[in-house]
Amino acid sequence: MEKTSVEGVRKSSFEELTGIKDAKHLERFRVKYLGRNGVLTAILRSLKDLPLAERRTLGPAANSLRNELEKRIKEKLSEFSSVSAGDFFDASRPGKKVKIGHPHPLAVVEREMREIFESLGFATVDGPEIETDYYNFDALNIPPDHPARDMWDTFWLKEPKNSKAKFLLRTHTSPMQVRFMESHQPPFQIIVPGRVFRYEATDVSHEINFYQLEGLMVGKGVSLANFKAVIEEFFKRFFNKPADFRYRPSYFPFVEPGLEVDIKLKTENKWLEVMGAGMVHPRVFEAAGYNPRELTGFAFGMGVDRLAMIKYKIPDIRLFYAGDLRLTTQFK
Ligand code: FA5
Repeated sequence: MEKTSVEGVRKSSFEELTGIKDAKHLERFRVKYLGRNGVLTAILRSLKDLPLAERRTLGPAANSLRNELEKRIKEKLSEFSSVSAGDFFDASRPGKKVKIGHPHPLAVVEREMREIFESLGFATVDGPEIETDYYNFDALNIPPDHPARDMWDTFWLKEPKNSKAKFLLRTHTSPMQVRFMESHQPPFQIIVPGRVFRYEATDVSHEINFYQLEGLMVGKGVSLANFKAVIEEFFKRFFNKPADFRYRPSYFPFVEPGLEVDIKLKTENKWLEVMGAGMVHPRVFEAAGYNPRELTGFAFGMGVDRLAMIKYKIPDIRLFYAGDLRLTTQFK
C-alpha cells in the first residue's frame, strides 16, 4: 500500500461528494467510504500489517482523510436538512408541539370583568400608576392632614426639585374619577382597571401591590338603584351562579352615601366583601368643574385579586405574584 492510494481515495471521494444532491445518495457515499466494508475503512484496517515506516506515513494520512470526510458529510447533510430538501421532510409526521405562554390569572379575570362591563355600555379607560397627592387624595375630598388619609398607607415618592406636587404610587384607582371628569362631559359610564399600591403588611388576602377596577357612571338622575342593577347583573355574569347581595353603609370621603357590597354565592354559603361604592360626593364634582346640583353619579372600586381568588378558589393572594408556573399554566 502506498501513500498515493490514500491520495487517490481523497481525490475521487471529494469529486464524488461534490455531485451528491440528496441525503439518500450521501448515505450511500458514506457507506462506500466509511462503512464497515468501506474503501477507507479497508485502508485503515490494513495498516496493522504494514511495516512500521509505512504505517507512520500512511496512518496519519488515512486518519486525517477519515476525519475530513466525516466533517464534509456532516456539512453536506445539514445543507439537505432544510424543508426544501424533500427527503428529510415527512409531512405525515406529527409536528413539534410549540410551547406558547399563558396569560396571568389576573389578566384573565380583568379581561372577563372588562368584557362584561363593556357589554353593559361602559368604556374602559387607563390611568397613571404614579399619581399626585392632589388626584389620589385632595380632589377626592381628602385634604392634607385629614384622618381619612390613614385609610390608605401610601408609598410616597421622592419630590422632584422645585415641584409643588407630591408624588406617590396610587393607592386606588379612584384618582381617575376626577382626571376623567376634567376632560369629559356627562353622561358617561367608564371603568378603570389598574394596578394600585399600599404600604401594608402582606397576608393571605393583602398584598402591597394589587389590582382594582373602578367604575363611574355620571348623568342626570343616576341613582343607587341604577348602581344596584348594574352591579348585580355584573356579578351574576361574572360568577355565573345565583347569589345574594348585601349593601352595608360605609365611609369613603368621596362618596355620600358610601357603602360596601357583600356577596354570598348560593354554592358557598359565606358572605364575602367585594367592593366599596357610593354616590359621588358633591365636592368631587366641584373638583372636576361640574355643577353638583345638576348631576348625580355612582362610583365603585372592586379588588380584582379578591374576585379572582373567589372565582378560581385561590387560597392566598401572594400566589399571584410568586411566578409559579403551576398556577399560570392552568389559565388560557
Ligand atoms: C377603595 O380603594 C376605594 N377607592 C373604593 C371606592 C371606589 C369606594 C369608589 C367608593 C367609590 P378599599 O380600600 O376598600 O376602597 O379597597 C377596595 C377593594 O380593594 C377592597 O374591597 C378589596 O377587594 C381590595 N383591597 C384593598 N386592600 C387590598 C390589599 N391590600 N390587597 C388586595 N386587595 C385589596
